[in-house]
Amino acid sequence: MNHGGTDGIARARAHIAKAERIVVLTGAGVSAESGVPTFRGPDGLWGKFRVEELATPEAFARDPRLVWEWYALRRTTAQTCAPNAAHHALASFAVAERRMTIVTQNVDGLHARAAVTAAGAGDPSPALPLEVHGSILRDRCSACDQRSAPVDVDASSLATLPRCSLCSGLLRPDVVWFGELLDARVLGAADAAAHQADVCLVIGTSALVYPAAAIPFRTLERGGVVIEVNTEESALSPMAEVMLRGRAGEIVPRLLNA
Ligand code: BV8
Ligand code: ZN
Repeated sequence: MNHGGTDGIARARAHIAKAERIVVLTGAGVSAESGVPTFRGPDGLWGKFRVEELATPEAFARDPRLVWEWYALRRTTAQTCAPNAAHHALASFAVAERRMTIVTQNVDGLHARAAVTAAGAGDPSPALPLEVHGSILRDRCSACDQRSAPVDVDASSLATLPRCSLCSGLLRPDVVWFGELLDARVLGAADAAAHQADVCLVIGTSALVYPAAAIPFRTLERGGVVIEVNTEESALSPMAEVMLRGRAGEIVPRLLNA
């Protein structure tokens, strides 16, 4: 069951060493040390804002200016923060070992940036994450679905909100809001990776939001094990073969470095 400390690290490393396939599921906790606020922590985003007010299509329909004000702030944060040691350790392992699939609930783009760094002049794709909740670094037209590169959003008034170059519809951040379906291909790929994995490494998630939180159960169903890295217990901790209590930036490099 749950093990912390060096014994836990040793046990977790042994599982990782013999795993043919590893799937990783990360949440906001993997980006906390980069300075990206989590949702539920003491300084969590949802503490200040009620998620129902902001991360839903109804909120956007009701007050697109307020929703964009929140996302513009979070976009700037994501763009100005840097991947931390956990992102880099995951990306280096994925590029070097080619037996890891990284799935993230985060929309901050930090895993993708670490993948490019890890690959250097090589191919970053083994470390590019499946972003099951989309990306704050991409815009999408709320009318015609065209995707585009992120614009600097002036959320000072309805009139200054960004509009689609094709149909003039309001742009929105290309993220999945509550009550919205996840992209079936991305979720399908994540589920398939988890179903083929011997180890599901779950890092920095409260594991409360579905269907993403169901991904580790795909690995358990096929007899694989869950290894968790979190500063606190989560909804998934009871299912963890090894539960490593601590910060991702400190623990993940010790887990994965050769
Ligand atoms: C869906 C993108 C089908 C946007 C996100 C009522 C109405 C409608 C839906 C529902 C409903 N009731 C339930 C649902 C389903 C709902 C859901 O699961 N709700 C939960 C709250 C119960 N799910 C959905 O709506 C999904 N769609 O079901 O569609 C449908 C269709 C119509 C009607 C019904 C159903 C869509 C969910 C996707 C929502 N979008 N993000 C954005 O980011 O703005 S979710 C968002 O929240 C994140 O992406 C992430 O998934 C989640 C936050 O969770 P975490 O990442 O885990 O972050 P959190 O802060 O919670 O935890 C951080 C963890 O890190 C903690 O454990 C902490 O201890 C740890 N930590 C902190 N620091 C560190 C650390 N660990 C290590 N090191 C550190 N340094
Ligand atoms: Zn459009």
